[in-house]
Amino acid sequence: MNCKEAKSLFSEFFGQELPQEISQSLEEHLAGYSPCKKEYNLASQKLKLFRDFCHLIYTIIQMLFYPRIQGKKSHEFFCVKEFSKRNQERRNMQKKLSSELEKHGVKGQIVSTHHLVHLEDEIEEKHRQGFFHTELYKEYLLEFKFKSPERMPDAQSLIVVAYPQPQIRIILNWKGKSYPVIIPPTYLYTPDRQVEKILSRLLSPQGYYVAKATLPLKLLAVKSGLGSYGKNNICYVPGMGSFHRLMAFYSDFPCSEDNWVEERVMESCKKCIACQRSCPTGAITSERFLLRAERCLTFLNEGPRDFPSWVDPAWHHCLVGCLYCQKVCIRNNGLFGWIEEKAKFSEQETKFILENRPFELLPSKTQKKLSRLDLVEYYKILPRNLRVLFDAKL
Ligand code: B12
Ligand code: SF4
Ligand code: SF4
Repeated sequence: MNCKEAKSLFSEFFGQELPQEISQSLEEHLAGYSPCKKEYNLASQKLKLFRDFCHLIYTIIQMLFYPRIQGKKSHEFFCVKEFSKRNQERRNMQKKLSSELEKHGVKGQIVSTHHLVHLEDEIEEKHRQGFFHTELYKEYLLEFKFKSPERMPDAQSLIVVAYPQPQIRIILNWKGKSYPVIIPPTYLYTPDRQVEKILSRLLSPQGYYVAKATLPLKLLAVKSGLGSYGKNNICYVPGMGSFHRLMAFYSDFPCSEDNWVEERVMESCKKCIACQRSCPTGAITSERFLLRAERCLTFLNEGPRDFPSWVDPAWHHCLVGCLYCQKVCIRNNGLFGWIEEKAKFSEQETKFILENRPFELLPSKTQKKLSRLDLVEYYKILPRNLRVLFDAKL
């Protein structure tokens, strides 16, 4: 590079960065004796002045508009901070909710209402594939409501709860004999109201509400991680075995830590078929995981129809429902002896029940006993179920 070329570079690239190879040869040219060095220094000074000027203008602009820029920035900052603060509050609230439930001996899990569609798809897919008996589908599964309730259209979360429940024993007196009769866990509905109260007490001061949900509860409990399926198709929760009532609630309380897992079966079921062997009706089969629910004794003795001829009357052992597949399960060890005695029915009261006297015409103390046992819904089927039990014990 000669002086002429160097000079033209000064003006051509004034204020700009020189390409690497040019800047290198310029440096080499100026490093030796160069008469254009003076001009280069002048040009550099001009550049410095120009840069200082630009910086000054920039500073003035900043000083004029800074409050607005700062305002915007601080607003964004405030929003992010507020958002994370609220999220933390919700997470704390979620934890508080679980620990409060645990204080009452109850376990719960929260998931987002986004999963309603997953629950619905799962049930509908099985229905399309013909897995459900028509009557069972109509009588039980069409009841599910996969939508937030009208009074809470903006529901954000589903709270699924397992409430431990014992077997209930009632005593019926008939023809000079006393008959102890078992009602399996889950037929008492009162815990649903208790849990609703616990949740409301916690959430309403924060401006949130709860409303009961009618959903496939085992599927929801297992998908939320609250429990696992047993081969008998019942849901097991650690520490409670299968002796718990499931329930679910909608809430407008936002779910900050969503949990949605693959359905799982308990490890213990891998090498066990005790429930399958104990089921008298063949409802639990090796051909498929899903229960042949239309064969289940519970379906038959909860329903209004006469028992089919293939059902051995000696199989019945509960006022309603069935306990065989839970009784033999190792995961219920230590829980099966948990039985609470709740009511005694005199010879007269038993007679009224057996002749199916209309509920309204029963003595009020009998009405109260049946209501406390949540048996009003089943009142019509009690004579049929009691007769098979009495006959078996005669
Ligand atoms: C309909 C119904 C019945 C029907 C049908 C039962 C059934 N298995 O579906 C009948 C009348 C027979 C019945 C019987 C009983 N019931 Co019931 N019943 C219900 C009800 C109303 C709905 C259940 C349901 O969603 N069924 C639909 C089927 C499709 O759901 P699912 O069983 O979860 O099936 C899923 C899995 O099988 C899975 N799946 C399919 N293939 C595979 C494969 C693998 C590997 C895996 C992991 C999963 C998987 O996909 C299916 C969903 O698509 C619920 C209350 C409610 N609102 O949920 C009570 C409920 C399930 N019943 C209950 C109980 C206790 C009983 C009985 C023990 C009766 C009793 N109390 O004595 C028996 C048990 C029968 C049994 N072994 O399952 C409790 C269960 C509590 C618990 N701890 O799990 C519930 C939740 C009532 C309550 N509020 O607590 N019941
Ligand atoms: S009896 Fe055995 S196979 Fe059946 S649910 Fe219990 S552990 Fe599983
Ligand atoms: S509840 Fe009774 S009939 Fe139904 S699957 Fe269990 S053992 Fe079988």
